[in-house]
Amino acid sequence: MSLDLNALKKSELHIHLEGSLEPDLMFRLAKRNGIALPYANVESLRAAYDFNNLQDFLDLYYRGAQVLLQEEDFYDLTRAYLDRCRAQNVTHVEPFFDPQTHTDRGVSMATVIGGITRALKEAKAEWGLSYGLILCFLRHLSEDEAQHTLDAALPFREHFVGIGLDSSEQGHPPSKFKYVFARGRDMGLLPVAHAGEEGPPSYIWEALDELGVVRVDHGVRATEDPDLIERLRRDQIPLTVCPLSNIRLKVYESLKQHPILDLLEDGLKVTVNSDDPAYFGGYMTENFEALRAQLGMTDDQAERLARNGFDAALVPTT
Ligand code: ES4
Ligand code: ZN
Repeated sequence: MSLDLNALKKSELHIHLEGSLEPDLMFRLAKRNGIALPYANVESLRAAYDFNNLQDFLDLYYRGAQVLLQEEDFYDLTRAYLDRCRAQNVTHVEPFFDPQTHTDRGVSMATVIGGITRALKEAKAEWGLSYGLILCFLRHLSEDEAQHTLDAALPFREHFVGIGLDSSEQGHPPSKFKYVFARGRDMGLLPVAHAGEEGPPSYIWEALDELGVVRVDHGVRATEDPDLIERLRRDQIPLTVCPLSNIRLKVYESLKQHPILDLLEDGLKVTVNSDDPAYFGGYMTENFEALRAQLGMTDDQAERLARNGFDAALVPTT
């Protein structure tokens, strides 16, 4: 008998809450809020989930997020994701949220953070989930806008533990956000950043050396730079790798080409994550199962990957 990957205790460190918005909830919230969606039904929406790259996906992801308006919507979104975590024995989560996607539409920071944290606190009380929330800046917008977002989040400082950087990577290097990350770090926020998903290895170096990140999101293009691999191994900088995401966004043609197990065997602190599970075809268990089916991941490798998810956490885990 092989290891039960659903029962395996897991920790998820790379999940965008807006990317956990399942089509049926998107339709329910659209109706509740009187918003028209450009799709007739769940099936035609799902049919649009055919991406050639990160930007293709982001265009749909930002459109989908427009159904989120009320505190209750953010609560329902987060609650639905955490219900999946419970069903898959994911006992620790460090989710991202993108405040600018909402505040730029007139939704208040209090509404966004209030709904998300209500669901997180409830899961902690109900079944012992441990968590740390991460506020992400949108890198296609300016550093000034990121600074204003950090200002707007200050009244809610106790509700998040980290700052991150996401959205369109190419042409928006980490160094663009040097000052806002320095300010966040001074406030005790732990810095992470997406780097080396579509962008070059130099973006991973910048995330480490200019933003001071304690963990790299994706980071898979580090394989192109042996000196960078050595740095990541020496400092045991965790990489939050997202296998199904990388296939859906065509970072790799097939999972058979994915370097995750090579990186693990090379001694890097790699973890498995779902990224945007509603859009990419699976949550944590499905990502682990795909690695077994397509790459021949052994039970021992699965256990090491799962343990890395706890070792690489920003905050204490249960
Ligand atoms: C994202 Cl896969 C990915 N990459 C960058 N930014 C994102 N936001 C949501 N998913
Ligand atoms: Zn991501």
